[in-house]
Formats: sequence, structure tokens, C-alpha cells
Amino acid sequence: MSVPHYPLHINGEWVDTDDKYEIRSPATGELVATVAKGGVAEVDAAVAAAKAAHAEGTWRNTPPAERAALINDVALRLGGRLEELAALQTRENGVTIRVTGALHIGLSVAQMQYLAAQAAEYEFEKSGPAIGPVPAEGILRREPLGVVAAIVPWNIPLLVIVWKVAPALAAGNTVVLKPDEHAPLIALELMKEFEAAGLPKGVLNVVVGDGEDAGAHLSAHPDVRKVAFTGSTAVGKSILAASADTVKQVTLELGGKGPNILLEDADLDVAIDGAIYACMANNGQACEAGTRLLVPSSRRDEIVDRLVARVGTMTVGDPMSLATDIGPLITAEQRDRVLEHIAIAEAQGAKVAAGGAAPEGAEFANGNFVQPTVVVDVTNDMRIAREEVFGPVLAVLTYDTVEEAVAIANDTEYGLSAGVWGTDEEKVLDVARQLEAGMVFVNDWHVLHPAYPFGGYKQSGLGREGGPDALDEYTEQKYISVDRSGGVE
Ligand code: TXE
Repeated sequence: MSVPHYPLHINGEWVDTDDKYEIRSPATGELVATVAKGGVAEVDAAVAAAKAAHAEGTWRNTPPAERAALINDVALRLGGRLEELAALQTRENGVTIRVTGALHIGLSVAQMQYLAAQAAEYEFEKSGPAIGPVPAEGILRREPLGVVAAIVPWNIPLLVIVWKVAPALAAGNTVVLKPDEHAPLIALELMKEFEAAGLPKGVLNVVVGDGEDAGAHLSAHPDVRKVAFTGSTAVGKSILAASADTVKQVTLELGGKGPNILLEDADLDVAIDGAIYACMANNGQACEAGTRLLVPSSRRDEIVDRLVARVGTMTVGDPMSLATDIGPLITAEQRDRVLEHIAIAEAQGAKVAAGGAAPEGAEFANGNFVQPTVVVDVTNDMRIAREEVFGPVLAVLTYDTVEEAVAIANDTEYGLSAGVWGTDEEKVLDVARQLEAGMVFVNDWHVLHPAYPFGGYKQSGLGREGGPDALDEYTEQKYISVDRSGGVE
């Protein structure tokens, strides 16, 4: 079978470049596709196209309900290709097929439909209160910003793209999308569907390129009015700094170190599975994962025994199989980073209770696999409790009082997600209200929903994605006052 090649998409054209990326399966090393590699010149061309399309005005002057209908059409097109796109995503980034089907493609379709419905109802212009004492009135408008840059990672590409591109387009902006160079295929498939649905040229442009080159250039470009970024905290900080010169708006969705508190009365029959799911879904590569499990000292041994037993039943391997729980990590470098985190934890006094290494065997030889791992005797000052590991590695800490658990949970520079398990709803909600995080999951995890906002406190980011205010993040507010005492009829 021939390997597909994907060009870039700039100003309504599919554009090739001299250089290309080889996209290889993280499970087998097999060549999945080749993709044109863009750089500064392609970014400049894409921004110029987006700027011209904004100035020309076809898209921003299209009635909001028509823009919404086009986005909805694209959602349905993606939904109609769910199995094919989930398989493509799994082959490209190694996330297990159960997760790419339900979360990557399935939730993205639902999120697009929700944003389209929201855009159709959004009040782009409304009358404000009367302005006294003169006979005057105000008009409140929401207008597009202009060119929006969306820079995204490889771990859940379509969903994080939809969170940015759908509200940006729904609000009438034009967009330059820079996918991650390791997993750009779904972005290019999305572009094909927008083209087929009739999006005017230059309104959405896709440039795949290296972060330090294409990404840095795009995020500092003077004609870009907003940068929406998901990725590492270090790059998020550099994007925020780069935005200062031209006072760009910025939305950042960065790392996390989610605390997951098991209260004394938690039902372990659900909480053990839940704690593993919280940490290890998406092969442990989710920013809103629950990676620090806080357990009461009195139940520590029982909980650790059950975690170790459960992790021992998990299937590591071929991400295309519906039976697989844990697939490979995105690159060999990420696998080595994860293994290094485990080694540092051991050197700092923690113990590996399960996993802790790459699995052995011929079927793992060409993939970036790490066994599901439980690290115990972790204290909150250890590196494994402070830095994002981004692999299937659960760190277990203990606490003696609920006050102490909340203090440990909040003792982090991150604040994306947190969780609490318990059977007394009043107590659980009391803890949930004290946690410094943008999302708190009670007796479950990864309960992402299109109508609820996604984003974090502290160094986990700036702004929110999805949810009821999604379009606000992609519009400027304008106040027009009209004095009727004289000149205006
Ligand atoms: O992320 P990067 P990486 C975390 C996770 C992971 C670590 C490193 O801990 O182990 O980050 O992953 C583009 N200017 N997360 O190196 O580099 C890059 O091309 C502008 C958390 O893959 O942040 C890609 O498109 N852009 C996370 C995007 O930024 C730049 C998801 C993300 O890559 C750039 C992924 C620059 N100077 C990793 N450098 C989450 N929040 O979900 C890179 N990029």
C-alpha cells in the first residue's frame, strides 16, 4: 500500500515544500504518512492569506447562523468518518483505539456541534441600557479579532484544535493552525472537510512546522491578534513573552499535576479503577490527568495492594486492538524521559510497587512502551510529585487529615484538574470547593463536556476553552454610544 503524502494548506491551495516529515507509528515504527514541512516563509504566506481574507470580509460578514451551519456540517462529516479517523489517529500517535474513537474524534464532533449551536444564538450585537441624562443609547457589539494563531500538541490533537478553531471561525476570525510535527494528520484531514464544506479561501490555513521555527515565528508575528496554545508550560511562557511586543491576546492550556484525593470512606471497588483511569487514560499523556494519588495513611497498604493487583491485569501493546489498555508513548525521547522520572523518584526515596520499566518482548521492540507503573512512598517535594511525567505513572502519597490532604493537593504550581472520591456527598463537595483547580472531578475523572469550560488555575494556563463563554475568548467588545439629542435621527 502506498504511503499518503499531505501538503500544507495556505490561501485555499494545497502547497508542497522541499522538505518533509516522516510520520511513523509509535507502536511499530511503520511509516504512516509523509507531510510537507513548513517554515518561516510558509507561516508568513499563511498569515498574509488570513489577514487578506479578514480584510476582504466575506467570512466575517457571513451571517452567524450560516457560519454555524458550516461548522456543524464539518462536525457531521467528521462524525461520518469516525472509525477511519480514529484508526488514523491511533496509527499516528499511538493512543489506544477505544480512546481515539470516544474521546479524540467522538468528543470533538460533539464539541463542534455544541459550539455551532452556541454561535447560532450568540448575541453579536445588542442594545444596552439607556444613557442619561442626554437622550442617548448604547449598542454592545462583539467583533472578531482578526488573525488567530492556533498552536497545538500531539496528545489529543483534534479536540484541542476544535476548542480553538471552531469558536474562532464561529466568531468570524481567520485562522492559521500549526499542528505538532509528530501528529499533524488529523489537522490536515479537518482542513479537507472545511474545504469540502465550502469555507472561503484563506479563512483557515494549516502549516506544519517545527516549534522553534514555524511555531515561534507564528506566535511573534505582528499580524496575529491572538495566540491560542496548548502544550508545555515552558513553551507557553515563551509564547506569552513573545506576545508582549505586539500586545496579542493569549489563551494558554499548559501542564498539570492533578491531585486525586481518596477520602477515608471512598468505595475502593470503584476508586481503584478510577484512580488508574484518572492517571493512565490516553497512555498517561493527558494534561488533566490525576497523577498524584493522595490516600489516607490508615488505608494505605490495602489501597496499594489493590492498585498493584489491578495494574497487573492491564494489557500493554497494540493500540489498534480494542483489548489494549496502554499503548506506546509518542516518541522514544518521551519514553526515556518517563523512565528517567521513575529513576529519579527511586533515588529520592520512593519505591516502585508495579511496573517501572519498558516491557520486554519482540512485540515491543520497535515501540515506545512503558509498563503501567505505581510509585509509592512519594512525598510532595519529590520531582515526581512536582513535574509533569506524561506517561502511565501513578505517584501515591499519604495523608493523615483531610486538611493535610487539601494542603498537599494545593501545594503545586499547577491547577488544571483535581479529584475527590468519597461516599458522603457533603464532605466530598466541601473538599472539591477547596481545591485550586479549573476542573474538579468527583467520583470519576476525564468527565469533559462541551458545555463546561476547560482550563486551569496558576501555571496551568490562561483563559478557558469550550464551555458557555467560548466565543467571548475570540471576540473584541465594542461599545457604540448614539446621542439622539441632535444630529442622529
Ligand atoms: O511540547 P511542546 P512537547 C507537556 C508534557 C510533555 C512536555 C513536552 O509534559 O512531556 O510538555 O512535550 C510547539 N514557539 N505537554 O515537547 O514543545 C510544538 O511544535 C511556539 C503538555 O511535545 O510544548 C507543538 O506544536 N511553538 C500538553 C506545541 O508547541 C512551539 C500537551 C507543543 O509542543 C515552540 C503536550 C516555540 N518556541 C505536551 N516550541 C498539554 N497541555 O496537554 C514548540 N512549539
